[in-house]
Amino acid sequence: MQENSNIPVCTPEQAAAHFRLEGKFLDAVRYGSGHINDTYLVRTETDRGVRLYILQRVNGYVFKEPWKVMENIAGVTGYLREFLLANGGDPDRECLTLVKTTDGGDYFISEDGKYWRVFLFIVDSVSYDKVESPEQFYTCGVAFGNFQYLLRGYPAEKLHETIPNFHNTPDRFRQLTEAIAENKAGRLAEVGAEIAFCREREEFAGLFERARAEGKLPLRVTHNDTKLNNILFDKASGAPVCVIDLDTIMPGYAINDFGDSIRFGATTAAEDEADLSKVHFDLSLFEIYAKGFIEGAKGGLTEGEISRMPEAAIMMTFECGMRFLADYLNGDVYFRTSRERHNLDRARNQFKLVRDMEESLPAMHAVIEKYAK
Ligand code: ADP
Ligand code: GN1
Ligand code: MG
Repeated sequence: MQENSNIPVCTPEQAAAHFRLEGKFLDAVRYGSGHINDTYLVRTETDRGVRLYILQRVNGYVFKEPWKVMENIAGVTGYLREFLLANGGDPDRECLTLVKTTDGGDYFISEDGKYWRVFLFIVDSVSYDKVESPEQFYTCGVAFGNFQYLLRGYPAEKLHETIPNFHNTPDRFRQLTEAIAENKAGRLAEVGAEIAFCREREEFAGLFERARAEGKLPLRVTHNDTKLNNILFDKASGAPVCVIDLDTIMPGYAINDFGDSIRFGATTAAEDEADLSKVHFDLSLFEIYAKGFIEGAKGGLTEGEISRMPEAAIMMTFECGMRFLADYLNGDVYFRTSRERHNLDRARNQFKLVRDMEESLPAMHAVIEKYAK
């Protein structure tokens, strides 16, 4: 996307005017802690009180062809909506709902070339940046496992690849190598130890791609960004209500959805905790989530998939660490950062977890064997 300084930047209020919102616009304030899109909570005033919406400006650096993202979301949410309606669910709450633009589309493109979309706000819900209790993490596992189960019949050929090679770990290694060679932000000298850490694991990075080539890992419709704050929980009951952030739904490996949740949740610290003495892999959270995910998938995982779940936890953590490190070297252009060395802190945090998980690998396999039966 070309940036043109002569074109005025579209404000959230101006963008909101292009959607069929009920009532009169009141305000739009930044919302949530996602790393990618610009998210706003919009309030409108109606005869029946205040209504809430989520307005998002899609990140055009991350998603080069945002219309593909929007077509995927429209297709998947439409499919889930039908399923919920047929099964006594509440589609406005248990599934994201796109609000149409004034001319009947699913998104609005502002003059500055940005893509905007609006979802119904899922009321009385909350998302968490850290696991609050083992029970909560268990229910999160059930919800993401079940999400995959629900989409098992969705035609994969209808899905666009919104970010090519998103969870192709060898390709992430290649991108890191490129970032090292280019050293765009001049930060290479600081990260020698982290680069050595990654190079020692180059062969491991190819494990799933090799399994795929041997026909041992099927491609399924997967979420691909299964961190805890991409689930909304009911404020009152604490139960999961809705899986959100559908930007990266594409064909992928089921176990990567498992692994990415472990990366973010089965740890004693936040993803960006800089004090590594506080960062430890938590095997009991791994176990409870694995139980939930396998149950939620309702028998939909093959033996080959289940047996690789421990490696998937390491793979997703290693991959995310490489992505944070590459972004640090590239000058923080991909993930939102809010302090100096934020991406470097995140990368080190992930690598600390990788080391812990490698030590716990036999124990993780022992856990998985219990639930594989
Ligand atoms: P990002 O891609 O930047 O992570 P998300 O789509 O995950 O963006 O949205 C960021 C945050 O906004 C979520 O973690 C959640 O807290 C909140 N959110 C997103 N959609 C909704 C919704 N429909 N209802 C309520 N909250 C939402
Ligand atoms: C991003 O969008 P968000 O904040 O839910 C990223 C994930 C990373 C995650 C790390 C499209 O997720 O892949 O695992 O940050 N999303 C994209 O926290 O790159
Ligand atoms: Mg998100």
